[in-house]
Amino acid sequence: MKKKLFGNSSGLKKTLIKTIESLYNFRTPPEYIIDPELARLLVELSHDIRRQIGLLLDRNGKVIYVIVGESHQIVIPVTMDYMAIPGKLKGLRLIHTHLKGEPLTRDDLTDLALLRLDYITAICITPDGKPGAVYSGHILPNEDSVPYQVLEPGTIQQLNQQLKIDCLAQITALESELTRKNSLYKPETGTENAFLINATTVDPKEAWAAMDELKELCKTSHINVIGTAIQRRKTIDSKFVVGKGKLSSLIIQAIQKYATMLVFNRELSASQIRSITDFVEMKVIDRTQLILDIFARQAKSREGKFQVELAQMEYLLPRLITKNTAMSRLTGGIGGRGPGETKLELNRRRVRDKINRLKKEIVKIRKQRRQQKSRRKRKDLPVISIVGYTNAGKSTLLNTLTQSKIVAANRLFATLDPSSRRLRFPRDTEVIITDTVGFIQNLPKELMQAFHATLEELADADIILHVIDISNPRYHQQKNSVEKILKNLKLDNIPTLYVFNKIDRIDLDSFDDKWLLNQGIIVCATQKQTLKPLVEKLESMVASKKKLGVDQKIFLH
Ligand SMILES: Nc1nc2c(ncn2[C@@H]2O[C@H](COP(=O)(O)OP(=O)(O)OP(=O)(O)O)[C@@H](O)[C@H]2O)c(=O)[nH]1
Ligand SMILES: [Mg+2]
Repeated sequence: MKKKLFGNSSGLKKTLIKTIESLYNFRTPPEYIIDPELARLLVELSHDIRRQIGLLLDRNGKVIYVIVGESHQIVIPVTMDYMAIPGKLKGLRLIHTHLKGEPLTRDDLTDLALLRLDYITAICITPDGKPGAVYSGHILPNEDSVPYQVLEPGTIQQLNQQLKIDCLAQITALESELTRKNSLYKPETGTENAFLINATTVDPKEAWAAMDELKELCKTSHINVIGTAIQRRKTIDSKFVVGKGKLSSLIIQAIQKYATMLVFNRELSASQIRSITDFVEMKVIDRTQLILDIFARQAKSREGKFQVELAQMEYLLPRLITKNTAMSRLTGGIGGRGPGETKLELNRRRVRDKINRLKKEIVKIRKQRRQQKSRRKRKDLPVISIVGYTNAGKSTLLNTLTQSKIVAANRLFATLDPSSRRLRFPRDTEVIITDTVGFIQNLPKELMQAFHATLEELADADIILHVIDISNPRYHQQKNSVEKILKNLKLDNIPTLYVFNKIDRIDLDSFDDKWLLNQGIIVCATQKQTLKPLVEKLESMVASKKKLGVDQKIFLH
């Protein structure tokens, strides 16, 4: 294309470069949209080469970028020094030519809204190569209506003089309105305003349930959810997840609601991260990163911390894209946490080294733990392991059963490190009861790998207590997810007892799924008196195993 237009004539090319360079010398008075002489030159040049030409002007009227486009469009370059922040405009206005007399296009207005340009202006070209009608538009600060306003077309002179648009004053007024609005919505420092996107190929009902869970994950991570969108698709778009058009309209919605980040409910591939972050000047994270972030906050023990860091590095490694802004957004983490600025420059090899070092550390810690455990094992106490979906009430149950004070809280993944307590049954039998990390639907594979050893220890269990929060509307899916994970861990052959928890939060009489409740024991883990049937059942399970000698490994004497 280039070759054809400019031909091989180096003279013509030189003249062109010179003319483009001369555009940089103009300074438009700040109260004008564009200096008329500059507009004339821009139009002439564009007419000559039959391509759109665009200028990015800063607030002082200085040309900071000349963009030579195609005949029907121009692509605005990534202007790293002019990143729009919530409540502000970009500080740049775009003035470009339209060769066919067309008004502002959808793409123009999308660019205006997405990039938060101060102003967008299209100058049409008359057949004899002079400036014709001029179309201008700017952002509107209202979050519900259309995000921009398009002005009546006029000539350059009309716009600059007759209409007396003081461009700079208008931009400043608009921006102060945006700032005022933003201060109403501004999250506290360290938190973010997120817009959640779930693209689904399945039943929308499930998609809403998944969205509820994503909201809970955000809450746990101190992220304000300011909007959600679900899009049902035949296939997931390999570049933009939801398709470019849909993504732009969602981003505009998000910006209008003063979002500081987009959260996708599915794991984004390296190329999706790259396309999306190149497209939007906003932090972009996926569900896995959100879960990793929560794990990173909650990890207390050395092993836990190493495991989370290992998972973070495993997630990062295939997404390391050099020289791409995507990485800085990706590793910026939530509220500035995450692996951190210095680690941005980590190349693949350094990440791999780090992964190896972490793995070695984890093996070392694990060895020590194994030794401690074998001491405990020698006492031959049966082991009862509590498992279940995150927030089901596992730690609360352990605390109430054994009068302990393990952290139990109404947030996801309150427990990461396993802990064990002794429990003495009324008839004097003693067992070890353990609490461990909660499960979640589609547990990120990086975490599954990193926590594999912790989870593997569940294989030592003689009995598994599967705690189910019966008051959660998604208890059925949660139960299935846990069973799927247990199966993956090959733990589905260990005797398992369902414990239906939080019965104080439901009306048992009108509960639909009575059949299910009969398959286990109902409890309210916060009330000790409700645990009696559970304790009796456990005691009899342990006793019958003993009698039958089913499990030699427990009762070897
Ligand atoms: N109303 C009610 N709340 C409960 C009951 N059991 C637990 N909770 C509450 O549920 C929340 C989660 O309890 P945890 O014991 O931390 O849950 P967990 O299964 O250990 O969760 P993770 O460690 O995050 O996987 C806490 O706020 C508990 O107080 C119950 O029987 N009734
Ligand atoms: Mg817990």
